[in-house]
Amino acid sequence: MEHATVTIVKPLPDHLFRVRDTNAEMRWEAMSGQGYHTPIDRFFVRNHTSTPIIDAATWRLRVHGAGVRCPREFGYEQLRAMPSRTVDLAIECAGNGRRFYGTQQHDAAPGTQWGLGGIGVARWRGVPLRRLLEAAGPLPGAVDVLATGLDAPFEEYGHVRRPLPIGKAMDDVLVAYEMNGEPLPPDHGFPVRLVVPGWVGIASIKWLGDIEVATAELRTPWNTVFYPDVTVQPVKSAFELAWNARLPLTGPHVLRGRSWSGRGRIVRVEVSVDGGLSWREAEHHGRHLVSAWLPWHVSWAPSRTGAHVLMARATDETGATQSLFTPRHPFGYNFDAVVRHPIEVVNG
Ligand SMILES: Nc1nc2c(c(=O)[nH]1)N[C@H]1C(S)=C(S)[C@@H](COP(=O)(O)O)O[C@H]1N2
Ligand SMILES: [Mo]
Repeated sequence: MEHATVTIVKPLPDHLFRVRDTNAEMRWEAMSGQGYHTPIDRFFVRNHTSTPIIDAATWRLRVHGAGVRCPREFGYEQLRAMPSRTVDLAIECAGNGRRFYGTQQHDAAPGTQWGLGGIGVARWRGVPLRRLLEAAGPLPGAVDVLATGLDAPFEEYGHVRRPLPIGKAMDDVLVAYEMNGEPLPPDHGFPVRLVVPGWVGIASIKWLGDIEVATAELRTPWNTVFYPDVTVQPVKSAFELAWNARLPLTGPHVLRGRSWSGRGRIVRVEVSVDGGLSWREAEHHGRHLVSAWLPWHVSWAPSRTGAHVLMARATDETGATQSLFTPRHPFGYNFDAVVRHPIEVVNG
């Protein structure tokens, strides 16, 4: 075992995850052969402390604050009985790709050294946050909606909590109690969590216990000390291959991957198999949803053995595209450069 204390409940087998402190990064080869969604057994986990075990029978969600007319409390069964929405959405850690600031750009950023496996796409079912806020009678002066988690306080900073502007909270945020058709697993926020489409993972507060509607902008450690000035996630791409994967010379191979952007749909993906000298467009069929990802593939017959560098570059519907370099970020967020993925072509 790579980790000393159990902070994550589900098994973290080495072929699916790389454990990084209190977090578990998905290995991208674990998406190979999978469908559109990331199965729960391989969905990344980002915990500030530990996964709490919460009793849904006694659990309550409070909606209160100066920004509502009548504070409300909801129980688990009560939420499940409300009209629900089901949506396919990505959750991605703001630090996803941070490692490449160091390995590709020679300017390492502090923090968990995520490769590209700090993302997953699931089918979430729950109640729109808007419905809960409406039930509490939001006042015209409501500005920020502060969601607080029930997990143990993080260092001296208190419970994990981050305000959302009222506009986003009333727009497309889900209070989710189901993931891929199952009750939310403990590590992913049981009994309920927020899912905030397109935004940094920290917005999607797990183990929700309290929602405060404030009439002024709120400051918490999670929008000042940690994750300041980050909201929408940029464009990224990943191959469904191990780092340093070995591929036999006998091809052709189908190289598969996925691209995503918090800003909107991916419209184009280009792949290079020669370290960026030449590019060709990847094929993609089927579903691509806003705030999820686009699966794609190219066929490739390698002509020689040895080391190769694979690259994928996506463009989203806003025109945002991946360049070869991402400007330095002090906390290592917003990495969106093309990743140089090394592989080895071997005889056989
Ligand atoms: N209460 C609580 N919510 C939380 C966190 C946490 O540690 N505690 N981590 C956040 C971060 S930084 C991310 S990236 C996502 C990760 O969600 P996942 O563990 O379900 O993949 O949850 C967010 N919500
Ligand atoms: Mo995160």
